[in-house]
Amino acid sequence: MAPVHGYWNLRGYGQPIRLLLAHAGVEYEDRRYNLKGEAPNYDRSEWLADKFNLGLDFPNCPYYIDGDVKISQTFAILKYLGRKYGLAPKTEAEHIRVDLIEAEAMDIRTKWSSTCYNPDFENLREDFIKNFINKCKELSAFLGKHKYFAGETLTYVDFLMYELLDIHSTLEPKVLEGFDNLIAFHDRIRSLENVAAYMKSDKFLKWPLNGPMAKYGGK
Ligand SMILES: N[C@@H](CCC(=O)N[C@@H](CS)C(=O)NCC(=O)O)C(=O)O
Repeated sequence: MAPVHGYWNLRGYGQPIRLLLAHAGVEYEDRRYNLKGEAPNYDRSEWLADKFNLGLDFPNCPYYIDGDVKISQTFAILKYLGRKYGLAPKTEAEHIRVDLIEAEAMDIRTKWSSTCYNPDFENLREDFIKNFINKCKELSAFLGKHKYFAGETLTYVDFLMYELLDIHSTLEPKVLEGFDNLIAFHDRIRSLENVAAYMKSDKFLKWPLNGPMAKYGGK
């Protein structure tokens, strides 16, 4: 049976997993759950019908089922796929870089969500963008002349970082201005042969970035 990736019908935490799977050429089912109804009483029943019946130790989405492997937690999934498809760090130096980027990605994602889902989003927007540009300075210096965040090896964190750069650029196209190596990195990932083909296909989910209750990116 083909592996199953399960997540909401939006980009969110699921998208880096989808991009990695596209790059690795995996045939899988992208099971997408819809939130129904209207704010504030969204109906999660489509997901809840599956949530406790999938054999997951920690029922959550995203999840990934690959034969006997049944896992949730974005990073557990990305690391599993990284090992399985040759997208894991190899040397100690690569491990350190990947661990750092993984943790930075988690911090960036947390700030994205807490801002985009905040009822006061419009007032937070300007500072949020400024702070992200400061983070881009650090990311750009860290990436330097390397092709990928681990160095010269493509790893699972590149799909995480690609997605974060992409969604922030969607919110504010200027965020990457002046960071030529981040722009080149963003182009490099979306130009990977299978990723580029995926993005052109009707399997690719371009929108929404967030859930419908978000003040930005949800509708
Ligand atoms: N730490 C988890 C967080 C997952 C999470 O918060 N999932 C949200 C969507 S982004 C959800 O709706 N989970 C379903 C649930 O809690 O029932 C991960 O990284 O995968």
